[in-house]
Amino acid sequence: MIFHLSVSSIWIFYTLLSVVFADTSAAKIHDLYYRVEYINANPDGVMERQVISFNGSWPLPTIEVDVGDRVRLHLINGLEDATTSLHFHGLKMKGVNHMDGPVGVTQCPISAGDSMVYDFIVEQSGTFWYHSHSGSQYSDGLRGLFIVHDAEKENNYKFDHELFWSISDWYHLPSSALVERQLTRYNPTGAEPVPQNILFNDSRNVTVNIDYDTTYLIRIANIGIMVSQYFSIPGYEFDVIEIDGVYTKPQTTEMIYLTVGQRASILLRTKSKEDATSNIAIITSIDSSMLDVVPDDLELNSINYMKYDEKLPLPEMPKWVNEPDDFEPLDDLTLIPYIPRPLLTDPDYRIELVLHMENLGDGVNYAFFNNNTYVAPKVPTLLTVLSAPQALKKDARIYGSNTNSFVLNAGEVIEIVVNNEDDNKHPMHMHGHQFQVVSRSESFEEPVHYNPDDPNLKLPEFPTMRDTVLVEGNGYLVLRFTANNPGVWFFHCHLDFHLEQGLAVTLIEAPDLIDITLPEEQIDMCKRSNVSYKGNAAGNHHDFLNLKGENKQPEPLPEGFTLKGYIALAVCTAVALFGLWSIYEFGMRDVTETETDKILIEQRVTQNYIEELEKLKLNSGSSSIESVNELNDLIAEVTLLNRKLSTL
Ligand SMILES: [Cu+2]
Repeated sequence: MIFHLSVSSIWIFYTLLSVVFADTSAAKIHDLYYRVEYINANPDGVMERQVISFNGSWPLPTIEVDVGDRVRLHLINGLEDATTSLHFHGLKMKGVNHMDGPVGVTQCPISAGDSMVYDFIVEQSGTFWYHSHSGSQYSDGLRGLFIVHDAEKENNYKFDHELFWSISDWYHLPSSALVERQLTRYNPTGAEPVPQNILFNDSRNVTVNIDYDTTYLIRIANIGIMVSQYFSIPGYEFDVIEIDGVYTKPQTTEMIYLTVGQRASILLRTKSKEDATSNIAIITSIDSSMLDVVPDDLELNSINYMKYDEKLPLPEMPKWVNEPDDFEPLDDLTLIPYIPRPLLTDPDYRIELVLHMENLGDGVNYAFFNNNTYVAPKVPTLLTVLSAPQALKKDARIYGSNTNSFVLNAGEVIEIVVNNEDDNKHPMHMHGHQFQVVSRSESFEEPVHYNPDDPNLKLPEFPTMRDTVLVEGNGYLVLRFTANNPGVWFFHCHLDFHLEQGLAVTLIEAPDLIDITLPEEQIDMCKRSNVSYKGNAAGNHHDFLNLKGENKQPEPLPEGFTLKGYIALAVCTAVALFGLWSIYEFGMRDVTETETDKILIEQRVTQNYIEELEKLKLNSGSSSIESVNELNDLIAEVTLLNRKLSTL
């Protein structure tokens, strides 16, 4: 706080400008001073809410630099009630792992009034983005585009102008309320909050002016927290030339699919004045299969325009706008890097991850890799690496039993297999690497695991490379990369609710070669946020193998108690829902949009319960009559509740 006051005049000064100092070489230094603070905004035109700004301004700026430039982003936390951090999504942060941003993994939180400088040289080019990596805070608007130019690479393609477009979901509730709603025993099925809208460049009904006969390089990033979107420009084909900072051989298509975290660059050629009979629509559509419930008032399509001329009419909407089931986006696995990289063969180390969702003893629905749900350690993992004795750095035990830590050896080819036993889709994101996508299955009704010995298995000669990729429901995903970037790298589902549910692993890559001296500033930051900056996952720096007191996941539902456990949960839920319903009945008629949404979710929850209870009844052949009666009563009760909810 003192620090902030004494220099506040400087911050105000820098509010107005970001300074670019010319270096002696061609590379530039970008000193950016951003104070995060709340302001109100109404990006969807429906509801004003609190968002997180930079220096009182939102949407956040697109940061544009050249490859080789140095960025020094001075982030000041002006939020009184929240910690923060910043991650540069897709940047490998070679040699500067402590600039990567995820709280609990590579750094301590930046507490209120504190600040941190993200200082790194940009070594990749293409379309990236930055966002808070502190809980699910970026859904409050703390995210923006980060574009890195490389004239040499861009010269491989012909275009006249460049455009930057962000797409995202948008919620009316703040991130804290969303997570609270997600992680509660009253949401035992783990239904994710449904967004109220989707945005285009942090707005709606946007019109972009364009010229005839012009080729645009359009960089598109899905900076949302939950839903994937289909992107198309009806009546126009375009060429995809980049995904996630990897330039590709051009591939012509009419539609692409972007999960949260993914980016693509496309080349779009506009028509000549003679040929253009209307302006152009840009349509982005929610992948509604990711929603537990589709509220009637949720607009699945966001329609924005490119305008040649005011006098031209708006284009006709294609039929599929109202029938979104037959979308056929380009398969990203067909996109080959511009300079193809052969498949990495013969992995030295295979990490097999079985993904599933389940309730623990506290009734909350968690996400697991190999029965372990990620729980942040008491000491950020990188700080454990830096403080551990050399002999123990490669001992996974010191990083804690609930962090899903895997130690990788330098230079090895790593294969990660994700066997998804959940019927949801998950956009998996890896920090520190652009991996090869070796194999990805379609979705299945029942879980199907990857079988490396399947004689029909055909791996690509030159695989797709990117940093975020979807695994289909009940399907599998296989990635490979070379462990050539010593550091602690988070590998997690970018669907933020799932990350909050613990869907993450920690890759501890060549910890013996991580050569970082933590800046004093970062140590002070830890002290000010009361987080230990040395020691094992439990904060013990005397005995690194003693993990007593480490953070652990809640106890499981008692063994063999599943039926009763579910009943108990259902009763709790029913009671809570009755409470909600009676509050409504007795006077709270002032139901807001959010309330409507809430009721729809509760309705879905009760519906799921009925189905779950029916299943239990079917399977309870050996249970006592008492249990069956109990179940019947419950089914009746929840059915009644479900009906009442549908009348609200
Ligand atoms: Cu997920």
